[in-house]
Amino acid sequence: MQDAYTPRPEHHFTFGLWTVGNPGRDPFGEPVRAPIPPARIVHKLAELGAYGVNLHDNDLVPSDAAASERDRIVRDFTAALQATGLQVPMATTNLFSDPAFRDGAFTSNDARVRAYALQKTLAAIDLGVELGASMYVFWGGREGVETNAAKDARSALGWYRDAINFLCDYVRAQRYDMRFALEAKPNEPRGDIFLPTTGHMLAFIYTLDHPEMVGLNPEVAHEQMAGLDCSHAVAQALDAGKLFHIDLNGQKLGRFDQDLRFGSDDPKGAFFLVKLLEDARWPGMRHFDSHAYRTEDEDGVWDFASGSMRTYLILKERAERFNADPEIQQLLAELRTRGGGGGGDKPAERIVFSAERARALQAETFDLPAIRRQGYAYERLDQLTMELLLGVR
Ligand code: GCO
Ligand code: MN
Ligand code: MN
Repeated sequence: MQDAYTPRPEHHFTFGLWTVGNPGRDPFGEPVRAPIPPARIVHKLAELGAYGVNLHDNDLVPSDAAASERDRIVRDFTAALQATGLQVPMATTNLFSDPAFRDGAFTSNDARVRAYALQKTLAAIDLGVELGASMYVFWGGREGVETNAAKDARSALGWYRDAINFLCDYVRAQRYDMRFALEAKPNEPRGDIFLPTTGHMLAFIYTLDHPEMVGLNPEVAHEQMAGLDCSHAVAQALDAGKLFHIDLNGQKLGRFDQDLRFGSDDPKGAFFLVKLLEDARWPGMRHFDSHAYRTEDEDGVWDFASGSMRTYLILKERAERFNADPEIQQLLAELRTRGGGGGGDKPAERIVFSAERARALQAETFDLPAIRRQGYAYERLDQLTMELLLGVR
């Protein structure tokens, strides 16, 4: 079916080999789906209108592969990319599956593990570059603790910083065209993960040797697991010029890490996130870090993939409607000019310090009774938004 919501490569939708390839294993049950070979994933995603596919090193190359085996796998995968035009915009390292990383990778208490994690990441960066990736994601799934008796959080942050600094220097020494995006998550699989939210990560970036190379990869579910509004984290990342990548999915509050199809839970939250990205004309990749329900067979996986992109495009169209809706825009214009606009539809001037401005402010009288009485009409505004989202407007 072709309609206004049919995805095309210029929409910049991407999936991970590990997302559509997720076999449906969970802590209580075995895989329910057979592995899908990477070349098949590439062909299917291209057919569905995606722009690219992302990967962890071991999604493509098993960690015990010999050099010749690695080269053959990469050659076959590259051939599939060339045949379809699908890109690999982002790569990352699996620093969580191997039992060696049970106490973390860059923050393990064992110095050998910290060094091995760097060695593994260097090889994975090389692989990413070979496949054309210019974005490298760091999700520290095992960088944390179950007990604070085990580890001093300040030492751990120091090791984390040393690792990212080392890898930035490597990328510079190799003259790679590559930037890093840090992805926060509050917990799971560790009891508590270091740098648990996008805001924590942002502050950490400015303590690095090359902060200009490092940005953020916020994930909807991870902010929600922390009880936060993801679109606010993304807005702050945009404001700082640090939104390098994004992981779109869905999550119910208070549950395990569900990785639901984008927009399938909290469609209103998804709407405001899409609106934020589209209003900002953000040029990055819309990556879906989620997977099909465990109930599904492979057909269900492709339903999941096309549904993710379709929902994004529907919400994008709803955002355009919101921006063009006369009643909604009238209410917003009233807010922008409330309390003395700059004239016409122009917002009030910013309050910027000068000695004169401070004196004028000190002398100003405010009609506080009127200010205290006024309402903001947000009930009306939100109901109009709901009606637009529910399709009756
Ligand atoms: C998770 C994470 C991962 C990362 C991936 C890329 O909760 O498991 O979101 O899917 O995004 O490892 O770094
Ligand atoms: Mn996740
Ligand atoms: Mn993620």
